[in-house]
Amino acid sequence: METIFTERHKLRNSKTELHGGEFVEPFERPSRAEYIIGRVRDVGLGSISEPDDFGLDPIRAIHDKGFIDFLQVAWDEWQSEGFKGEALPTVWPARRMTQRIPTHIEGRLGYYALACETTISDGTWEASFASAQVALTGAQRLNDGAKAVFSLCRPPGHHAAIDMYGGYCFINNAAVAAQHFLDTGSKRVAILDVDFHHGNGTQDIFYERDDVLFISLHGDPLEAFPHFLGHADEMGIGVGKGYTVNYPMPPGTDFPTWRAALIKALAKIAEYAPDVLIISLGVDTFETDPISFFKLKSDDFTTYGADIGSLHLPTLFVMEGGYDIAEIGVNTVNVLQGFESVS
Ligand code: OKP
Ligand code: ZN
Repeated sequence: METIFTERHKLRNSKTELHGGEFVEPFERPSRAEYIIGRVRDVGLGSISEPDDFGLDPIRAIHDKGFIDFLQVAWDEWQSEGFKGEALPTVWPARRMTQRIPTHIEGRLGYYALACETTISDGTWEASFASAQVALTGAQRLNDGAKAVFSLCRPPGHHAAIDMYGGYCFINNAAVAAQHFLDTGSKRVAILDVDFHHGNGTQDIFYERDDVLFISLHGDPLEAFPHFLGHADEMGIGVGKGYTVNYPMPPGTDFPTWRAALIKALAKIAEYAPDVLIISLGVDTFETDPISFFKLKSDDFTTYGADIGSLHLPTLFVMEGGYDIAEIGVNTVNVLQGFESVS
């Protein structure tokens, strides 16, 4: 399997994350991608290629124009204010307040943020843009006939909504890739999100559409980030009704329980018969992930990769989360090798 990767991910190197009331070194850090690409090389998964440049248009096809403009200037405007730290919001358009977009950077950060653990820092836009190009290049490889591709995206994307960033995500890479497929001949795309966290951004983007089936397995939002989306009764609206499917699961969920939900999800995908399948691949379901509460073991990733492979669909793997740095490479590549073992 070919991997698409660029060193430009390192441009996202934030110094701070707000966690437990303290500023800590971010869990979403450059070494994550280094461990993953290292494992790809060690096992000889396949060739590793630089992304092509598809420009801004495919990003604008998913995200709000004002939001994209904001991401590009936020760090510069924040710096012009003379602030010492990285950019983060301190105020939101909360219940019964207006949704008018402020002019001051402090107000615009609150308007476009869905969470405040994630700072905007020098290079954040450039890395996010490159990450989207990694996803787009993977999609184009499938269009050109590849059976499966690994887009080693960083920063991740599945929390980024039409006009909101947060949860370490700025541009929704999986959604941008899905739209690219639809704009280049696909009629139906399925996105299966196996990251520990609910893919609220992806759900938001496709909630009223029937050309993208979105299915997510995740920690119950009553207990886990993003807390305000991902319940089982969210199923889409309008023509999109039935094309969003959520499997929230409680703390301590082990592989047999998780896999039972996966098997249901795969049956729904088979029934939908998409032209392509996108996997939002987060390996923070691992038993020792520092910010998650599922109990998968390393071999389980191989097993479920094979389960996904048994669908025999053209498949684009888009990297999302996973924070047990030491094992992130093994667990990620286990999924890809499991997938390949049945193809
Ligand atoms: C991104 B992805 C920790 C709370 C969680 C954000 C988690 C974002 C996960 N203090 N904060 O889905 O892996
Ligand atoms: Zn996650």
